[in-house]
Amino acid sequence: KDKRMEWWREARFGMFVHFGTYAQWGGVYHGHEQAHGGAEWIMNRAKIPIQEYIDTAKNFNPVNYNPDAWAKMAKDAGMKYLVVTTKHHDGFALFNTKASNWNAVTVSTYGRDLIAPLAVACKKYGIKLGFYYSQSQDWVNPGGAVARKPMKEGWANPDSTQIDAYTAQHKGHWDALQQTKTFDEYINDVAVPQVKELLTNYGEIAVFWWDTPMDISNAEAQKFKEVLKLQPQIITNDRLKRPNFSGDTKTPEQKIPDRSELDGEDWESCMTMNTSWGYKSWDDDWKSSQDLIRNLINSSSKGGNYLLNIGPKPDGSFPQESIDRLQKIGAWMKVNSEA
Ligand code: JFZ
Repeated sequence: KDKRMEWWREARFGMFVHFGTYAQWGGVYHGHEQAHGGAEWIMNRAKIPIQEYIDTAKNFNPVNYNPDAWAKMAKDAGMKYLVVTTKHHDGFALFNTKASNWNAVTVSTYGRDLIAPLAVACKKYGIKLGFYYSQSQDWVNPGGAVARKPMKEGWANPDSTQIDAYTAQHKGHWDALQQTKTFDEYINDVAVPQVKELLTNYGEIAVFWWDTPMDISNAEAQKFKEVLKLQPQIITNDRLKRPNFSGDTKTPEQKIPDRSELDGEDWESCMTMNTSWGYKSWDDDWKSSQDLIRNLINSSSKGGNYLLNIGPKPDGSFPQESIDRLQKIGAWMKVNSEA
């Protein structure tokens, strides 16, 4: 394990990217600002019907998507790796997949695999590539798990009381299409084949970043572990299955742990620059570049990694606020690092 972890322990700093069709909503549904949670959760928070969500994805067309620029910005900021959401909880795959039509190539106007050119760009700049993949939650592919989140005030349309009553009776599901398969069928038909594709079609993958295990069984988790053997060097986080710690790295979220909380395991703090992972058009609660640099120093000094998130806009470009902060961090790194 030590050999495998060597580059990661040196790396200290990486870029997280949350991108998908949720960027098109930008944290707004029918004129209502999303009151709770990251903008990548809007489908669940607003209980958007599957058909309406798919119809919006048809217009997904990130014409300014420039993976070369993404990788270069990471490099110039002093980052050593990049972890991208290949599929978030809405199930929308940014890559070419035979396991489901719910993907950018088949559904969207853009019509192309977004991950393949990113792999090329990362290689060019010497940035290690990692994949985030929501293995359990999937709100569109039938059988996927759905976190039970109530609708909150602020979504006047449609009526939240009525919808909360419905989801309470349907294990959090809000659209009947979500329950036309079992979770195990979803794991076998969609998730396991997609992870296999991700570990086969894009060259060497440095990190695999699982998320929200929900109640995935040991047997189901084991199926993913088998697939991971395709890339024996890969480093995984601890979110494949809970509660037991499995995987290589712990993932404190939105905070840098105190020294007293460290237990000798490898860890990586992931954090947003504003308050959302996915692009939220109206979120202007940006951390200062000083704060971000302080966070990087804080985590590095305790032996951890800092995974700093960007939520690209629907056109595929980074928000200017994020670009500005990456540049300031890069300038500081230039003066204060040896490499
Ligand atoms: C998850 C996702 O739901 C979210 O959209 C984002 O991708 C984030 C990086 O991960 O959210 C979590 C997962 C774990 C915790 C909190 C939020 N946690 O362990 O406290």
